[in-house]
Order: sequence, then C-alpha cells, then structure tokens
Amino acid sequence: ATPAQWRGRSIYQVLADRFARADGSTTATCNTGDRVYCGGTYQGIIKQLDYIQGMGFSAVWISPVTYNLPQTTVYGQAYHGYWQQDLHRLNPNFGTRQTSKPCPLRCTRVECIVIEYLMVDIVVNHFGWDGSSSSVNYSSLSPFNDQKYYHTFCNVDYSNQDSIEDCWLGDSNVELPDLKTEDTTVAKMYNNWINSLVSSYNIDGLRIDTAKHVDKAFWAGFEADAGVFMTGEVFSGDPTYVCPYQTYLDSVLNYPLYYAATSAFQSTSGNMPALANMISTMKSTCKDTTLLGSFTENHDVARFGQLNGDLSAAQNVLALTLLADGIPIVYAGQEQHYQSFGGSGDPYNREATWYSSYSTTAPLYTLTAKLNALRDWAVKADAGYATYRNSAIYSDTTTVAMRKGNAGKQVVTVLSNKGSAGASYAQTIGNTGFAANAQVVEVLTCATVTADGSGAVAVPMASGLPRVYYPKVALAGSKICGL
Ligand code: ABC
Ligand code: CA
Repeated sequence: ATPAQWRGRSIYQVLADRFARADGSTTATCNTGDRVYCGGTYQGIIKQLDYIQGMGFSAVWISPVTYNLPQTTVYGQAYHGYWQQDLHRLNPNFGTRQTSKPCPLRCTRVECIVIEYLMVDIVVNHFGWDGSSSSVNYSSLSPFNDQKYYHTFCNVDYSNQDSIEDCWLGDSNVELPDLKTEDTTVAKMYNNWINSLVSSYNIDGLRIDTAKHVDKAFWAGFEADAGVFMTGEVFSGDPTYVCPYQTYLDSVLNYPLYYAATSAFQSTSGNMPALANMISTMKSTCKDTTLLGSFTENHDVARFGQLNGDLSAAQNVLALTLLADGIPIVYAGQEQHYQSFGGSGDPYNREATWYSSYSTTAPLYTLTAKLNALRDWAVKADAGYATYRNSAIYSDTTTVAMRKGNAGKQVVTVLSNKGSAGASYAQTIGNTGFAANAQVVEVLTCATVTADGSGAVAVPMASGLPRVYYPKVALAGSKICGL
C-alpha cells in the first residue's frame, strides 16, 4: 500500500510472542523479567483479530518475522525478533506460512493474518550474535555469511553520526554485527530480499528498525524494491534530527511528539504549552506530519501507565495519539492500561496481552474504539481530513486544544492534565472554525453544545477528562452517538 493509503489507517502494534497464543490461554506464564519466549504465535493473532478490529484498527504491526539466534543469551531469548541470523527463514516460534491449504485472496500473509493492512517490522542494520564481537561465526549467518559484509567492530558513540551508522549496537553479551549497508553488494542482497518478502507475504507496509543507524543513501533503492509504505524508527526527541529522515523514508515514528506528550501528561504540572509548541514545531520542521507514526507507548519505552497511573491522564494520551496528525499506533496492552509491573521499560513493558483476558469492556479499550470510529468517520466524510495539518488552537498550564480537519468536518480535541481529581470548570475554546451557533457533539459523552457567534465553545471540563467535538450535522449517518 502507498503512503496515501496508509494515511487514513490506524495501527495496533504487537510483539508476536506476547499478544496471543494459539491455544487461547489467558493464564499461560509470561514473566517479563525472564526475557524468554512466552508462546504467542501468528495463529494466536488470527484468533484475536476480532479483539483488534473491535477497537477499530485497520492495520497490525507485527514484530520481526525472520529467523533469530536460537540460544538463551545473557539477555534471554530472541522472543522480540531483533536478533536475526537468517533473512530467508521464518522464526519457527511464531508459526510458518500455511502450506496445507492455499490462502484465500488478500490473505497470502504470514499465516493468513487477515487484516486490512499488515505492517511487518524489519531489521536491515544488523544481525544478532550470542557473544562478543571476536566470537562471531560469520559462516553461520545467512545470506551475509562472511565478515566482509560487516563493518569492523566498534561501539556506537552517540555524539558522532558516522559512529551511529557504522559501529555496532549491542554489547559483549549480545553483539549486533553491523552490516555495510553502503556496500552495493549488501544493498542489492537486501533489496532482493525485501522485494520477495513483501510479495511472498502480501505485506502492505514496513516498520524500519534502527533507521538512524543505517546510511541515508541506502533507503532510496530499498524503498523502490519494497514498493510499500515505510515508517522508520529514528529514536530521538529532537525534531531537527528526526525530520530530515523524511527525505529518505516516507515516514518516521514521531518520537519528538512522544516525549512532549508523555511529559505533558505525566503529572498535573506537566508542560502543556511545550506540547502545543511541539505540535507546531513538527509541522514546520518535518516534510509531512500527516504521514508520521503517532504513538505514546511501544516495546522500548515505559508504559504510560507506569509514568502516571491516573486513568484520566491515560485517556488524554490516547486521544492525542488517535487525533493528532499522522497514523496512530497503539501498542498492545495500552488499551488495558498496562503499567509494566516490575520495572519501567524493556523487558517489563512487554507483558502478555492475554493476562487481560482481552477484555472489551476495559475503559481504554472502549475509548480507543470511540476515537477510532470518529477518526474513521472524519477520514471518510472529508477527503482532506487525513492531509489537514493539525494545529494547536489553545494552550494554558493545564490545557491544550487542537483542531484537525476542514471547516464543517473538523475534530476539535481539548486535552487536560488535571487528572481524575481535577475540578469541574468551563474553558472557552476559540479558533475552532465551527460555524456561528453550530451544534457540536462531544463524541465521548454524546453531549451536544452550541457554539457561540464566533464558533467558540464553552467546554465543560471535569475530572481531567479529554473532550472531543465534531459538528452535529456532519455526524448524520455515522452511528456515532446514535446519529
Ligand atoms: C537487550 C535486552 C535488554 C537489555 C539490553 C542491554 O539488551 O533485551 O533487556 O537491557 C532489541 C531488543 C531488546 C534488546 C536489544 C539489544 O535488541 O528488543 O530487548 O535489549 O540487544 C530498536 C528496537 C528495539 C531493538 C533494537 C535492536 C532496536 O525498537 O526493540 O532492541 O534491534 C537505541 C536505538 C534504537 C533501538 C533502541 C532500543 O536503542 O537507536 O534503534 N530500538 C538514546 C539514543 C537512541 C537509543 C536510546 C535507547 O537512547 O539516542 O538511539 O535507541 O537506548 C531522548 C533523546 C534520545 C535518547 C533518549 C533516551 O532520550 O532525544 O536520543 O535516545 O531525550
Ligand atoms: Ca549501521
């Protein structure tokens, strides 16, 4: 699928090992601290597609599918999939392609995961090795089976871009031998591989791991041979570092917004004006914010629920994720308000989703469903919604309001960091673009309010909850709030 087709989608991110088991178990042991395979598979994902689609997601991002180092290392097993050793074999822990019966049309995927769009995580920067740099047996790796395909060992020095691109991630316990992606032979082997992976499994999009560690010139040829949308992981909070990558890749994950958002909602004194500023800064710095991947949790960072356990704060964070510019990405477990029991980031943020029993009544599950439904409707109702650049129309120390969409079909979102204990008050929000005296529906509560003569809305804030408005006439036929 193309970037334009992805723009209106929303993505649910899963680690194949941690989302669902084929036996449907909701009790199978999965101690995140052990860092070992817990038994999730593609068959498991297939069985839980209703759970994913019930929240309104039209795409699934799955963790890397390639064959990984099989040992148990000092850092446990390769359950996350980022330690590949063979590009052309699948990781057998997650299942293989169905060979017994042909997959129906639009379903020739890894084990037939029938979702509108399938995004697969891929790693081109490195392979994985159980041990130190001097112990690598290159001939056991495939197809890069010789030391000549790899950079000479050095540890990454994050203050030097050449080092970021050419040195090795990992450490002497588990090294990540770094490929010479600038070498034309290596690039050609990768390009052939991605072309065949995408067509064999009918992949619609790719999440590019460690994009900032690969030379920028590599991407043009790779993207041409992949032929599908790509979003790159450029792990940095700095817009001036992240945005230029959009010259080489269709999209990048919006890490700068991630940092601004999580710090704004982390406590009642989080910096809300800085969040509003970041929305503007990304627009002026990036080529196209409407193609970025918007997220507030992933498998590398702390669960938001760990940073702040307040449910209202988590609701605001989800509303921002789903209604800001770009393609929203919700990391499995976020909808169950997971809080990374035991520690903040990796490996504690990789809890088994099955422990939630896939509850479809959890508050953040139902909220996600409502937000996706509204966004879907907005995308369908106005061909210009997805490409409209969200703007922060108001901010103060506790509030940020934003508007996305053309007049008459716009979503106005009002966010608060006051938390569940927050008092009730009315906050007038102008610059909404709503027509004079228009009736607008708050889609999370279904309350209707009437804008004033300038289109401003007196928003009844309470318990630190987010409010989301859309013109009432434009909801006719949407089934949202019974309209
Ligand atoms: C393993 C064990 C862990 C153990 C660790 C030492 O080794 O599992 O328990 O603690 C995979 C696995 C991991 C595994 C690693 C290493 O491989 O998932 O479990 O950890 O073996 C991607 C993936 C990630 C994956 C890899 C490697 C890369 O999403 O899941 O990890 O294939 C860097 C990379 C980034 C990478 C991330 C984990 O590390 O750039 O691609 N993610 C700074 C740097 C960033 C750096 C980040 C975190 O720290 O600039 O480049 O990311 O280390 C902001 C700044 C940022 C700054 C942050 C912290 O603060 O603006 O620049 O980021 O304000
Ligand atoms: Ca590299």
